[in-house]
Amino acid sequence: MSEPFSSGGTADDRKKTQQMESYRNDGKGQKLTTNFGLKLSDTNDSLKAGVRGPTLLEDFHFREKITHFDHERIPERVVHARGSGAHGYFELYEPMAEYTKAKFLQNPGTKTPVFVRFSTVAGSRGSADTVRDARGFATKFYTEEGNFDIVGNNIPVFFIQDAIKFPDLIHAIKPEPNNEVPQASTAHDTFWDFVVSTPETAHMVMWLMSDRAIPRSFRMMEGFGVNTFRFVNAQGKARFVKFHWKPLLGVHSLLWDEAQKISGKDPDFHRRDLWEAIEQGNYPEYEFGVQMIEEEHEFDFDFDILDPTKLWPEELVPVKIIGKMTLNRNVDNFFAETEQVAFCPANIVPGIDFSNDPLLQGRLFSYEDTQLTRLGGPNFHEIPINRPIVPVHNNQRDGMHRMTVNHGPVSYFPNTLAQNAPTPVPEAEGGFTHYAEKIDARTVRGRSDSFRDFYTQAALFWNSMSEVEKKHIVDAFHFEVGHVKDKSIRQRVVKMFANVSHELAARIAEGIGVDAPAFTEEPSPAAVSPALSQENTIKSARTKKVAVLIETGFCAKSVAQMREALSTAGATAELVSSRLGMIPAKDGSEQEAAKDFTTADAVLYDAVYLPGGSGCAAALSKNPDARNFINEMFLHAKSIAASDEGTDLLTATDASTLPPVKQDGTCQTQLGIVRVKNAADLNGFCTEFVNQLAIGRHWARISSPVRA
Ligand code: HDE
Repeated sequence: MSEPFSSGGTADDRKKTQQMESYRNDGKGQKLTTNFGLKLSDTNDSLKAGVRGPTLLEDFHFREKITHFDHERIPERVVHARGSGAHGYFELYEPMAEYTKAKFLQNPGTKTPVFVRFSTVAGSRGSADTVRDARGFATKFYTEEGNFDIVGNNIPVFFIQDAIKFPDLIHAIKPEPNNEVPQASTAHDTFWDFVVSTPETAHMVMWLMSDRAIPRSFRMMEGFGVNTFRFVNAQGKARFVKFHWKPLLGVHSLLWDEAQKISGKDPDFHRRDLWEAIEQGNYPEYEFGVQMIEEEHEFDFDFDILDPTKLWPEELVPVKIIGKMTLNRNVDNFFAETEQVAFCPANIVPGIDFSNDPLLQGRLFSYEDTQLTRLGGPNFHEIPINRPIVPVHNNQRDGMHRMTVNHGPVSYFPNTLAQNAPTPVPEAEGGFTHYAEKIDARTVRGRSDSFRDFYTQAALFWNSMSEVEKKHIVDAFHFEVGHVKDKSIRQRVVKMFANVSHELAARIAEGIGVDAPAFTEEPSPAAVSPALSQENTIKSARTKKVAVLIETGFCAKSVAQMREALSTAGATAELVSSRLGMIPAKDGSEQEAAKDFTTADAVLYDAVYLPGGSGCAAALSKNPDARNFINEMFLHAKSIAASDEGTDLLTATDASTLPPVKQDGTCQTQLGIVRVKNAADLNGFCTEFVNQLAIGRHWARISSPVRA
């Protein structure tokens, strides 16, 4: 269970929770009233002139109920409309005073309450979770100095360099305006038309075509502030900084085949995963890292550090890990919290400042502007989820939905009637002052030449991928660009990406019915950044979900032992059968199947276990749903365990295409398939399965070409 509303954590990280307590409304055990507190005797029938007569206008309860309902919807976010939120806290590991005076980054152990919202970008509120898209990763820190927001993505670079192009980009990505097709997808003409006409998109498009754009879970993706910010210390010295979130579970992805199937089987896959993990106490954790560059080194790189289409390779500028965020409480009300939360990159605290990154500069304006419409006026900072945990005093007044009841006649500054209160705070006492950057420039509508290299880092990304990751990128291009009707756009995609890699462009061309690129030398030196490949990520069995297929006559002892081993490793097991309810085991005991083959599907699990029991194995092998379940696990390169008669079941599936293994009572592992027959005990077998589960995918199992 997630933490109860007013307990858990420390006084520091509970502050936001306690503040919100006063707004909570729990109807349990309460009487029904109107919005104005009048107790009601009936809400089933409207007031009529005779039971078969017309409804009367004087029925204020009817009018109130219907009117409120009629106005329940607010505009969805113009981008990032579909999201899921959670509460938690951030804890600092080490003092950062040398770099920033931000109070929440001074004392190790300081806990700051946070609210995080994950999102997709292009789809509308009701779209599926597992579409190919960047994911938003927005964090609101409720600090003692006011709210600080990192409004980031799970991809470290952006499509465009200047915010003025954002409306064009989004119009091109969103469904086409004549027929509102396609939903939540970049696989259409207008998006690729924009891409081939805008070469600065090359780097982010590489990420978008990669596995990063189909995460396994919000808990298993990185977050990046993307834009370059500044840290400023108490002496006024500034450094450039980029923000990072690194998940403790590592960075993992779905396969495209899985992602598409999950969109149908469980469109809420990521939302459900986040919610359930928190309810189960598997709190998502991310370490917070910063990359810093001294001002005097601003021009030391072969890219411009203010260009948001460039990352700072971690091998050149290491990520310094300075703290950890833990998400430990689900929202009480989706609308009140996740929907009404308003993030803004302009929300900073003393010790943090902006850079001249032209994308960031535009973002500073856009968020509050859009929220004025979305949240209905200038007082959305008073909505509980948006309120800082520190007092708010200024002379802003009135407006739609004002909650604060300001006292007294004075609402201007300077004043003598209230002794100039609310009083500005000097910098030395914590008042914010902007970093005094020296700028000597002419007004110009233009772009720096240092922003003109669009391909070197796109090539760095491509070169850093494993063969499997490269295959997935090529497949994604085939799927996405294959949906483009205009052949000239498809041809231009090949031409454009030949600037990234001739090999990539040639492979793209093969699948989309256009000419191969003219041969050129590989465009850039084959630099590599190992940090970019997911092959090098943390691998763990923790929180992975294993399906255990059972039918009447299954071996209860081995199922119990496997469940125990998985639970010790932090993984979970779910029993799946041909029907819901109690399933009798070989020894006469019973276990409850939580899912059947209608409500479960292989794509919703990380691995499968096939226990012994001859009746069980025979029934499963005759069941096409069960065979399909195992085949999907095989196809998607996931771990499979089988013990005793469960191993016979494999012969009825695609796993039978593998060379035979010895069956001498020892545990045999073959490309992620762990089998044992007639062993004295299953300890070694269970341990080996947990190891294979931690590895995740067993790519070598999938013969070329990788279908998934
Ligand atoms: Fe956003 N973005 N964006 N964005 N963005 C919005 O603000 C915008 C950009 C990001 O969970 C909007 O309240 C401009 C980069 C996230 O509520 C809007 C530009 C990054 C979220 C807006 C960018 C982001 C938004 C829509 C310059 C990664 C969801 C609703 C080109 C660093 C926050 C809203 C949430 C939301 C504008 C680019 C991340 C329209 C002008 C780069 C995670 O104001």
